[in-house]
Amino acid sequence: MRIDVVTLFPEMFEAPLEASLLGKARAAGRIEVAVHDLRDHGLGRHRSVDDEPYGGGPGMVMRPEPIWSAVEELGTDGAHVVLLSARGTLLDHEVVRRLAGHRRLVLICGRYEGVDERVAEHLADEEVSIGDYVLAGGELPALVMIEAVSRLVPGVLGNVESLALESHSAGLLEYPQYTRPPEFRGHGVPEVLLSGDHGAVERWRREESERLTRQRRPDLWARRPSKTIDSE
Ligand code: JCE
Repeated sequence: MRIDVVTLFPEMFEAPLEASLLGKARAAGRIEVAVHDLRDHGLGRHRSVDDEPYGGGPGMVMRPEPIWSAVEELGTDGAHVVLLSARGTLLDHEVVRRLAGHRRLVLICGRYEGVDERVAEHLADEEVSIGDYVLAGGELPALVMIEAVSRLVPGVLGNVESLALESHSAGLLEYPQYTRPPEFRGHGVPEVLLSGDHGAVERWRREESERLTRQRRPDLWARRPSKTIDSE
């Protein structure tokens, strides 16, 4: 998988792409991420990338030419072009899985009040948002997307079991986890986890996952995959 990012703030990508899972996956050549400075495609002596909105209104809008130029230079052969935008399709695990199926992704990060609509309509294949809150631009959403997608690229996770375990509990929240010490500032660990009874541990974890999902995420609970099989 190759991911190209187009941004006015390439420095925002340095540490997150070098640390931890993403850093290792890149070092091992499992994923290739290249970050491109949109300013290199800016217009005129001031390398301008934005202008006032037609029709008036506050703030600035990103002009189409620099973005087009940057993406054209990369080439879109076999690439899926994604515009990070506050009014895109909500990123969930299903969207992540679909994105991970592409050989190449090109991520366009907007800033200011947004991007000229012609980019969304004629350059990007889709618009994606990471959630219903306002951010200053598409850089952090792009990083979120890169990390989520990369975990699904074969060999990146390192720990194959984690993915299998996740599919087993797909659509449910994670069960509570504990580690040593068995008592911490007066707070114990659920007895069953210390019992050595693996069947009982599994049942407890499933029940906790279901209880938490029902309580905190009725939306997930309503459309959990097992819903079509069992009845309650
Ligand atoms: C962005 C902005 C809304 C006007 C470019 C926000 C937010 N949850 C979110 N996912 N993606 C975003 C996002 C992505 C790109 C841009 N803004 C700020 N947001 C209305 C301006 C500008």
